Amino acid sequence: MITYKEAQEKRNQLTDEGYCIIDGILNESILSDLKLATARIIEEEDEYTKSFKNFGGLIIDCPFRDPNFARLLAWQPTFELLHIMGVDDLRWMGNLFLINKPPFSPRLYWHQDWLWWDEPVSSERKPMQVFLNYYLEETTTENGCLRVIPGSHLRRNALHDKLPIAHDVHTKAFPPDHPIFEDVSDAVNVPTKKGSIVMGDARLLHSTNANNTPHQRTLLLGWFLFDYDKYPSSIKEAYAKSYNSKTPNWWKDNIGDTLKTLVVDEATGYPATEVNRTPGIYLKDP
Ligand SMILES: O=C(O)CCC(=O)C(=O)O
Repeated sequence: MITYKEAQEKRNQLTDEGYCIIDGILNESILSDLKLATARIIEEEDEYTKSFKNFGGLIIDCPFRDPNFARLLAWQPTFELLHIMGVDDLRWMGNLFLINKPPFSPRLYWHQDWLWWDEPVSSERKPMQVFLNYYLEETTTENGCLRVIPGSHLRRNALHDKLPIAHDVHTKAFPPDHPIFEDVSDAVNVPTKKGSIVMGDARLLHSTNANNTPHQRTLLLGWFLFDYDKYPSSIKEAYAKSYNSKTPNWWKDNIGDTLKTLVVDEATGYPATEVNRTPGIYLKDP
C-alpha cells in the first residue's frame, strides 16, 4: 500500500498539475471479472462502437449493467487511498463510463469537463470534481494512452480558445486537422499499467493518442466529488438536480449499499448554478 508521504505527493500533483497516477490499485481477481463484464458490453454495443469510430471508440455510461461495477465503485483500496490523500466528504456522481478504444482507432479530442465555469470557485486550486480512470490494460503511446496538459485546470492555454464545447453532438464531426486533435508542445503522455488508477481534475485539458495497434484497450471512468461539504450551495444544488435522480437504479440486493452513502444531497430549493462548460474569467492567464 502507498505510504503517507507518497499519498501527499500524489495529492500535491493532482492539485498543481491536475492529475496523478497510482499503480497497483486493482488486483487480478477484480481485473479478470471486470474484463469479462466489459467484454460482454463491448460485444453488445458493437454497432455503436463502430459508429463512433472517429470519436476514438466506445464511451458509454453503464454503472448498473454489471454487479462488478458496484464492486469497483466501492473498492476499498481506493477509499483508503483517497483517505490518506486527505479527501473528505467523498461523493459519487452516479456514473461509470466504459471507454474502449478499438484496434486502429483515432485520437480522442482535447477537452475539459468542468460544468460550472460561472462560479468563482472555478479558479480555486483544490480539486473538486475528479475522474477516477481504472485501466484494465496497460496503455502506451502506441495503443492510445491518455494525454494531458499539466496545469491547464488552473491556467489558460492557447488551446482553450480554439476548442468547442466538449461531448457536444458536433464534436465527432471535426476533421482530423482541427485544433481539437492538435499536437501541442506542452502535452504529456500518461501511459499506465494494468490495474492503475489515474485521477484527473474535471478542469484539466485531456485527450488520447490514437490506437495504432491491433489490440483494443479498455478503462472504466467514474466521476467523484472531493470535499463536497465545502462546495457552494449553488453547485450542490446543480449536482442534486442533474445527478441525484440517476441513482435509484441500484444493483440487485445490497451490493451497492456502500455507494448509497456517497450519493449527492437532495435538492433544497436553493438557486442552482447553470451549466457553463466554457471557461471564462475564472480561468487565469498563465
Ligand atoms: O481513454 C482514456 O485513457 C481516457 C479518456 C478520458 O479520460 C475521457 O474520455 O475523458
